[in-house]
Amino acid sequence: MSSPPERVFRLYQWNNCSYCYRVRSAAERLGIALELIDTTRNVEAERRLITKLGRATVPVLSFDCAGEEQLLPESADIIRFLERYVGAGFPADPCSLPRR
Ligand SMILES: N[C@@H](CCC(=O)N[C@@H](CS)C(=O)NCC(=O)O)C(=O)O
Repeated sequence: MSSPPERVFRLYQWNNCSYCYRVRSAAERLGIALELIDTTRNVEAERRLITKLGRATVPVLSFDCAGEEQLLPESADIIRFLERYVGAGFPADPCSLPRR
């Protein structure tokens, strides 16, 4: 059985954010480790979201595809994506999975 590689995913989030909590809980249930990036304490990360997505709304899932950071906003889409990732057997490269 496959097991999840460490730190494939990062999550832009705040601690006191219910949508972020939903994503963190789903990741825990699915056995996926997330590197948490608190955008209230990381101005550079918040600016990156605004530049790439036009808003600083969290949660946003982040992972690399061919060296480029991919950003997936919307808690429901993130949870579905993580479920697909587990269903696909924790692929080392999650880039081919549908985002939505
Ligand atoms: N539909 C979004 C809602 C996310 C949301 O409203 N996030 C709040 C924090 S819990 C936020 O970032 N608000 C500040 C903003 O939108 O700039 C989702 O499900 O992820």
